[in-house]
Amino acid sequence: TKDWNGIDSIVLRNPRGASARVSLHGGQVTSWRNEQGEELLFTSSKAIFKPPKAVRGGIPICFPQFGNCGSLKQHGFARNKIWTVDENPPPLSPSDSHGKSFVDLLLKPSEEDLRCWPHSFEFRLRVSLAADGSLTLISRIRNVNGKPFSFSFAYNTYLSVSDISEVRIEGLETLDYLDNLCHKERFTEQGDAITFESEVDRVYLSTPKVVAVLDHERKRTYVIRKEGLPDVVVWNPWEKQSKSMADFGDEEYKQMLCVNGAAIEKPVTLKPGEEWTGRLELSVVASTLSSEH
Ligand code: TA6
Repeated sequence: TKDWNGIDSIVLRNPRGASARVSLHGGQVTSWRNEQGEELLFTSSKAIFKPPKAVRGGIPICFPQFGNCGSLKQHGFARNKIWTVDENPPPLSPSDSHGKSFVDLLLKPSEEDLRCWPHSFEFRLRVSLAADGSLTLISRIRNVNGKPFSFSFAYNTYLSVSDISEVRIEGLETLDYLDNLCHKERFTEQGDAITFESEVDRVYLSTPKVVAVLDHERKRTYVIRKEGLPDVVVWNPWEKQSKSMADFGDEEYKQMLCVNGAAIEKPVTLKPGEEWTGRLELSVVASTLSSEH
């Protein structure tokens, strides 16, 4: 189907009526709905639909650089590029395709990309929606035949929440994190679940494969399962930052939380012919007060 600006996007559906939508602009998932049609990802009501800028919401892909810790612009260029549909996707394990509706997107460097990042990479992104409504993103990044290169990576996942003050994250307790609000200084998380009373912008290190985001008011838990993504970025801009973003409503920090599967602290290095896989699976479970996942 056509997107907001005539750029194609692909809509995936499952037999129970859940859906996901991914745009060829940036390979960005822009919607993920459950079988009741509820939107599970946040997109700002003030999002600017003007390529090459990434839309504020959904799941922008940060590659080959997360943040502004390198020579490229913030979060690299993959989210600003037009991807293509890979018509003959490589075979995947049955668990990764069985009973799923999926699409494979492909990004290769343009001449312009090679000028600012001279590496011959091939980036295949598989977006799939399972029969139970869970959404899986699998990134396969390969060094085709150039000299070794390194990159950092994140699925910048904007989760929709009912009220940020009623949200907590479980699974990151006692871990170290780099605090982007304090010159990336390293701290250690206290023992409890993470809750939110002010701006948070942290990279949690050496995180477990499963992280849970509990939305107390909606009695809903997002379960994030990941492989190849050792770090988790947690970001809420809160009031002051919200006001500084033109494509973000002043009060919208209350309805969103970024919890990003990432590889940041230790960038990934690929020798010629080597391939890296970063897998993220998002699912939603109804949660009572305590969290069982
Ligand atoms: O998700 C963490 C973060 O690096 C924040 O510091 C904030 O900059 C956010 O990404 C959004 O970045 P963007 O370039 O999309 O405005």
